[in-house]
Amino acid sequence: MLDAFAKVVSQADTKGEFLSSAQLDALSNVVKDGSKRLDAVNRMTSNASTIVANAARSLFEEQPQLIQPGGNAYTNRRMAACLRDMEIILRYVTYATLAGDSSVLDDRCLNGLRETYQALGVPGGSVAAGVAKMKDAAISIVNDPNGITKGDCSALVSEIASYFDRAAAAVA
Ligand code: PEB
Repeated sequence: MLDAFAKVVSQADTKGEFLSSAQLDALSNVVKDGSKRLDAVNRMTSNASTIVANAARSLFEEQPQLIQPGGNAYTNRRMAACLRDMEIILRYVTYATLAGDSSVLDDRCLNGLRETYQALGVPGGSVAAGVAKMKDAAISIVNDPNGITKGDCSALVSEIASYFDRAAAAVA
């Protein structure tokens, strides 16, 4: 598991080189925008259950077969597993956002997930659709201008979007 700093150290060390000025500039921006990153993580974390519940509602509205008899979220046991999975994926996205690096998400959550869903008969495309809905909800919460110092969060938001996209692509 790496963060933005450890990643650059590891890349440089593999080549036996000092850190490049481009690498240092990029890390400088990570430091400069550190409060934005922490605010974004805090907002996603404290709204996690809303993000999950709304994304799941909207997914089941669009794909009602999932909650009909025989569907992959039919019965409370499967519904609970589904909500839990969405929460796990969101949690790892918040970790990756904090770390500024996707490796924690890749290694601890997404690795083997597609195969797990195939083995369970859970439709990966539907999980990906649920993740895309969490992405939209999380981004609108992160971008909410109320009650926060205003600034340009576009780079951070596209980074966060990339973690959700990565999760969706890993199971679709
Ligand atoms: C991944 N999900 C399920 C299982 C596992 C995961 C390992 C099997 C064990 C169990 O049931 O608990 N676990 C999960 C995860 C990590 C992990 C992400 C990462 C670290 O350790 N059903 C739907 C939707 C979708 C869904 C499309 C969006 O209709 C999910 C939610 N996951 C779902 C369901 C099951 C499951 C298990 C329904 C139960 C499947 C079954 O037992 O029939």
